[in-house]
Amino acid sequence: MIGGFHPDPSVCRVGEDYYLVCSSFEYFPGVPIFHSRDLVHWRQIGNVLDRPSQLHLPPGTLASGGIFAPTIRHHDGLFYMITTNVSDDRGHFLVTAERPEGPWSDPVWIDLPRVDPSLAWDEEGHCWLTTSGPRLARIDPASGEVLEGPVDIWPGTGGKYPEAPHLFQIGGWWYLLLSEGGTERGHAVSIARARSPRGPFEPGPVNPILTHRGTSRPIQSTGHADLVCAPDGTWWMILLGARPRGYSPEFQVLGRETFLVPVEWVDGWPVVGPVEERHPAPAAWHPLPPPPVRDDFDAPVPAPCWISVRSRPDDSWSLTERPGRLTLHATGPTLDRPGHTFFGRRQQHHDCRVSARLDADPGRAGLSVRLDEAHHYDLEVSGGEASVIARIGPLRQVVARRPVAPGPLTLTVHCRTADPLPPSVTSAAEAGAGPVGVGARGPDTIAFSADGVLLAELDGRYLSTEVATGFTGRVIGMYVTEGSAAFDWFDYEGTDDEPVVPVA
Ligand code: 6LW
Repeated sequence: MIGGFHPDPSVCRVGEDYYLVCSSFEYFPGVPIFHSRDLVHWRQIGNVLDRPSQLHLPPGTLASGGIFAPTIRHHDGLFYMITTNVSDDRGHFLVTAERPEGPWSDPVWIDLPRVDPSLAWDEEGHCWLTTSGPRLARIDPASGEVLEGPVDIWPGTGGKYPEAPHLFQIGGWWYLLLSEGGTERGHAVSIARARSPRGPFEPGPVNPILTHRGTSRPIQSTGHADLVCAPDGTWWMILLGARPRGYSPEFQVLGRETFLVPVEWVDGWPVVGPVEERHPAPAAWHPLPPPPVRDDFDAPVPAPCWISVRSRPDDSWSLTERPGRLTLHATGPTLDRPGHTFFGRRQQHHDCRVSARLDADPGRAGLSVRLDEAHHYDLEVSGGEASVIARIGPLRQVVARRPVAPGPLTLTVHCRTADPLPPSVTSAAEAGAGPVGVGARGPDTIAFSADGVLLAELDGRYLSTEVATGFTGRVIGMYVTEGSAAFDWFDYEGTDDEPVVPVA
């Protein structure tokens, strides 16, 4: 599993190594890329789109605009990543690299509509591009020229938004893996096959082949899948899922996450699921040490997990100005707060503790838990005061304020899942539980403290997809909105006791 806002996963294998990419929407750098030896333990090795010539997100880029679902493939010694920048009207683009760590090329644009582009090659070397719809075209991947199509192919079984199509040539058949039903709770994965990429496609005997809709499973919204074959011949599906929490209608705060599930082939068709939080371990399992809790900012470049909103101008940050510290300057672009510079990372656990050491005399700076521009809680320091500010839609409220001593400060954000909820209002009343508190109905609470002194604890539901809308998830990070601020270190510690370890 790759926890937190890591949706629309796509995977490829080269020898013993797997590589996986995800969507990144309005964040820069874009398209995080991960490496694994066992499909269970993943380490981020970079971001495919890490310079402005590859990723331009104009200042007006809205939350959940920008980079939609990518596909990664390896063909003839070259890695290909193809995606869509929906905030740019040039269609889809692909970039290539000899090594997955990069450097990746500048974009080759493909002037076709829709989203979710994917690539497959046939024996004659033809390059087939599929998009949502689903539609098929033949392209020249070197120039981006469309050579044939686009034409509609198998439309799925009738669910809304037939999307995320991937073509696979397996055993004389071309399989079309397709998601439908929308990326929300109705999400499902279906399959069809044909003797040629052009079709005609025959639907599988049982569709969808995977869905969690209408079940009480902890992982919901399962879909947007990709397939990969391990060196031992076993097949695996990676896909997105979400883990909504709290009272009805339940709130997802981490966004759509990446999960793994084994695939069996029965009479020429894939059989898959359900998706478990506890990972199945493929035959060869290569555990990785847990990622370090602390970033000391001693490295010359930011770790790949750090993301900024839309762009990261060179004059907005420095790791060398004050060695061993991340210095932020209020020069970054934003929609609602001019000069807002943000360096954050995805919240990957429902329970987690985040701390950062802020040097003395910052401008206006702090820690932000952010779903998007209009939904964030900030722990902010300025003029000898620490305050907690809640921005929920059009409302902005300072909810706590207290003086702080001069000198460096440790700012802490603690996300905690709420106590187990009563199964229904009736049974809560019967149990004499009294009124169900605000915190008990949300998915979590978020506590803010400065040098260990609690300032406020807020209901986490307002920083959820169900409130804010969109395709992303929570990101927690450092920011400055006036002047400059230096951060000595940043800790992220996931404290979930959830069973996300593999089962052999
Ligand atoms: C993506 C679509 C989807 O383009 O969500 O879950 C959209 N699937 O395939 C945005 O991530």
